[in-house]
Amino acid sequence: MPVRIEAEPYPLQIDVSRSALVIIDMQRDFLEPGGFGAALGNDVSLLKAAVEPIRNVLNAARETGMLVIHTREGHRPDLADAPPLKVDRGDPKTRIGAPGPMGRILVRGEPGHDIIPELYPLAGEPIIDKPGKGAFYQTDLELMLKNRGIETLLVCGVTTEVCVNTTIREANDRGFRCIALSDGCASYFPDFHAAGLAMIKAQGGIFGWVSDSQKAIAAIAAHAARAPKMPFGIIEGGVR
Ligand code: TIU
Repeated sequence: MPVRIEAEPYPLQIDVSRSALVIIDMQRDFLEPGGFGAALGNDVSLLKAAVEPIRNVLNAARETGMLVIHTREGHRPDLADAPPLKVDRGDPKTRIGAPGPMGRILVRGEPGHDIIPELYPLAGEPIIDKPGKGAFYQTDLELMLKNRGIETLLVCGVTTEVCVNTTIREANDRGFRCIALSDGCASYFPDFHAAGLAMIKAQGGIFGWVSDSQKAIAAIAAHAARAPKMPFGIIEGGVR
């Protein structure tokens, strides 16, 4: 049964049982000193603001049994899936694959590639390892969402204008309703964060909506008040 979620450019009705919380790239490589974000010359402390809002929505989603998906940007240790043009940028000592304080930068299996402890996935929560900025490019995310009958994505993570925006654009073109959670997104550039959100909701919601963590939690709570906890597995009308 649909519930109302306050959002811009206008509130909408969503079916929480057909919605997923998608947490983009909350990895040590982007949020902690010595990783990929810092290697690009960024102040990584700016991304910390998103952690608590995401944590709060994550708790609400877990409580009601909503599908939670985590993504990680990174590459195979042999870098066979990393386009040379993506690797060959910046100082060779700090580029993708180079050794750093958290292991090889943006390489799967290294400590820096993993998700920060505050938002660590629970067993059963899918993790999408993606080689690009968008979470649909060369991953099985679309298949997973369609198999579970998902139609709405609550999207948060980092960075607003890069991987969050790219993923929302990809999702919108694939027919998913995307709602970015403003305080659950962050950027190394506050202006880009604001512009990244503004672009989503402009022109009547050209590729999605913008809401926030409290509004998402209110919608999830309204659903939970009506519906029993949703177990993973087969439900009436489809598979989740
Ligand atoms: N550099 C930057 O802003 N972002 C990325 O490289 N990846 C993600 O956004 N995850």
